[in-house]
Amino acid sequence: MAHKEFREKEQATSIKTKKPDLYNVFLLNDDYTTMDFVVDILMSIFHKEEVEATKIMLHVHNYGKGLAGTYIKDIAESKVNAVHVLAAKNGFPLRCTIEKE
Ligand code: TYC
Repeated sequence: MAHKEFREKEQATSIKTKKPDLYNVFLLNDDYTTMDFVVDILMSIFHKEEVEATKIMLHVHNYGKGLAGTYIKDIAESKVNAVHVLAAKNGFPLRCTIEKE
């Protein structure tokens, strides 16, 4: 196999096997969203058990932000959107952000 072909094949393989970039979704603290609502969000959108959801919520409450989950970009963005839509529907200012890992 010619060197050029070899490089092209190698590159095609590395593109196919490359792990996708991951994005952390953080919940942010505020003074108005209820603790129960944040726990519900963590259980329904981020699939956390109640004990873990409560731990994350208290971490956000005490430290200002906390990790809700880590996903590929599309999923992370749709989680953020789901949080903002559900919060707005319930009259809460809850926000979350995405950070590339
Ligand atoms: N600080 C809120 C309160 O005292 C609770 C809260 C926790 C709000 C986590 C947002 O992401 C949050 N009711």
